[in-house]
Amino acid sequence: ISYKQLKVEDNTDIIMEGALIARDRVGVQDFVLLDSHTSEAAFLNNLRKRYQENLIYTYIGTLLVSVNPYKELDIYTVTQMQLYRGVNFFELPPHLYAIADNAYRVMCSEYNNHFILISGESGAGKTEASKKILQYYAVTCPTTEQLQVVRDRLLLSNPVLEAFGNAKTLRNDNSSRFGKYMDIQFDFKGAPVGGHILSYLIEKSRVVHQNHGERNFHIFYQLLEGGEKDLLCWLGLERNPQKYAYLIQGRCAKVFSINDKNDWKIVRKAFSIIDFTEKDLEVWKSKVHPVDGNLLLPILRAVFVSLQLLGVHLSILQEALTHRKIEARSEEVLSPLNVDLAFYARDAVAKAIYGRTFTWLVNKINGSLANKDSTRKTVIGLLDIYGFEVLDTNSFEQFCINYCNEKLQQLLIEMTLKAEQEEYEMEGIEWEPIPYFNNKIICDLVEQKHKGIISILDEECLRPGEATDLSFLEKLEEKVGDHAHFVTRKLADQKTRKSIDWVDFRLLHYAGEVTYCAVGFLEKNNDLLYRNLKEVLCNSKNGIIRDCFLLSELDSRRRPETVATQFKNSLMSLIEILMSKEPSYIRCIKPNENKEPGMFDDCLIRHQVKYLGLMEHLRVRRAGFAYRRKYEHFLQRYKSLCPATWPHWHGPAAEGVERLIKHIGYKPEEYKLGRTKIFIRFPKTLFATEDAFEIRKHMLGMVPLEACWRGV
Ligand code: AD9
Ligand code: MG
Repeated sequence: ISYKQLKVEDNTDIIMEGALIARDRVGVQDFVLLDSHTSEAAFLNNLRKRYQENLIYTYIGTLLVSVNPYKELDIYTVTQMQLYRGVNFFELPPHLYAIADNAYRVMCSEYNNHFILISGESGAGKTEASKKILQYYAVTCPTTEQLQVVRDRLLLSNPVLEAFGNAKTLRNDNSSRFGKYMDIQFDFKGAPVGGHILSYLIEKSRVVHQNHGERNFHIFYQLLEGGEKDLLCWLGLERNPQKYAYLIQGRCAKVFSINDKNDWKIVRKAFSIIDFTEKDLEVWKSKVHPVDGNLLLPILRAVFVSLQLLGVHLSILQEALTHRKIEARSEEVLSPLNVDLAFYARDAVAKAIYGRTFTWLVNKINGSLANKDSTRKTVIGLLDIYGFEVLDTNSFEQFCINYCNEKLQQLLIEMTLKAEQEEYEMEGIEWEPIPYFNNKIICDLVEQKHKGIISILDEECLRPGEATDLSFLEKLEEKVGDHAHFVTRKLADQKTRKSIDWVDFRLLHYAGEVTYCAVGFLEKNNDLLYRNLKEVLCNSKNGIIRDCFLLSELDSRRRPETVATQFKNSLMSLIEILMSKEPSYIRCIKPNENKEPGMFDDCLIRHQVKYLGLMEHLRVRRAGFAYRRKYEHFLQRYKSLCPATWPHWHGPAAEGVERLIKHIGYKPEEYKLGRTKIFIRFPKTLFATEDAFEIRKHMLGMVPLEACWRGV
């Protein structure tokens, strides 16, 4: 049902039969319009009806709820994009494009910065949504021939980062294993002129270990399947992934839904467009000489190739992989490693190289997206981060991912539920407070200084040799055992009827209960590389490796920050970045656990609706006001609609606004006047004003009407 039809229903008693039937079948496109009651059952019912009609998007006011269709829908065509361009929010069926376009239009007219936060659990559709929004901007924003390159680079940064940063997991065949925040920069004409990407904590443990049914990062399989013969030869690689222990621990090198060969082609093309110089691409080639496989045993061959690729000498690497350098009374002593420790050292090198090369890659992409001209730009930031995740065995990585999701939920609460209600209070608008669950208590449990889980973990990491994962668990019991969201082992059985294994601890997250296995927490948080291995890499002949392992690191005696603390700090600065911008939200829902189209699992969806706080959001929205604006800004924009305020109003802005809305005929139930702002209850009131303004602008000869409607 289009907005226009609904307007007819709302404004008069004439209810079009067709519209009613349609509404019965496809539900309402904004939950705010649901009949009187706002029960969870009605909410789910509406979502289900729409999903079954392939209508995967529904609004709650200006927030978009999206349910993963798990099939290709024809709603992402260029024609569709053009349709949404410059059109007011509720005039077309809900869509990602409407959210993207709205942020863009407000950015252009108010010259401010925005972000679009896309959240939801693993497999819910966040990455797909963020890619579609980027495509929308690439297609619909004005551009020049010169800017085409920027546009292509912005688009092609995705396949590269996905190749290196995504992997098949049990939850999602293309799961993001890093967090990504991308700013798209626009010039004063609204043309995309540059970009910048921040990446967050890549799950590098995947390089050396994958759970059953999961894969290593896509790039490895792409390279083996699609890599040119010459390249593989130079790299000393064989096509068969079964030859590589790092690639087959999950026993699923081949994935039905993934075409590695084709994806390799896309990545290769992207490399050349993203300004990777031939030097970067050929870096291996220049150092490596083909190895004659017939002459060497496979194991020696692998060592030989690795040496050449890493640009180091055999004896040095061999020593570093089998010995540890210990400093004793200003003397350096080499102590041999046993087999397990040598494996550990090898894995540590692999993880360190991958993790740092990934950062190098992001920097490289940023270099190619950078806009060097210093004129002021506005930005729209897209946040697509790994979703909340519960696996059979949850480790340090899931702990970080789920903590990150807590932080984003907290941001959303702060910026919507809490902020909204506080604003009414501040503005003196009468308001019945709506209760909601504030997950700040869980964020505090994890991140509070001295008392939180990260601090406790860091403290244990400072006691090498003494502390173990088990002593960390004991400390947790001792220090946060009585926290409402920490399930203590002593009470676990009574509380949740599920006992906790002696190596586990359990947290009650906003999105559900997760049991973490503490094994490996200390080691992963410390993330240490033996000093002699670091020395080897710092002295590599390979330029990229040297860029990643700076010699200056060797001189520094300062203990590097732990992984969890670094992550915590980077999330805090992300939140700060976001808080300074205007938000739009997309909440993604995963319809079933089987990645199956058309299957609407009521129980699973109800759970997500609950923890995403969608009902609370709806209640606040229904009781509240869709739109608010400072008197000065409102008057400045619409003053031409009233003879008393046009062209100048000399009194207080609040009085000017009062005169203005009286003149254009706002009804008392449509608005409220606060201390500094006007609050408008329904979007349609504002849209009517906006339409009148566009026509008025045209009459005043400011802009051609066609251009007004297209939002140019
Ligand atoms: V994770 O937290 O990174 O593990 P995401 O990012 O939320 O997760 P993703 O966007 O990767 O999930 O979606 C998972 C899969 O669902 C995709 O690979 C598609 O096969 C499918 N999907 C998601 N959104 C759409 C869509 N709008 N249309 C069609 C979709 N398929
Ligand atoms: Mg993703």
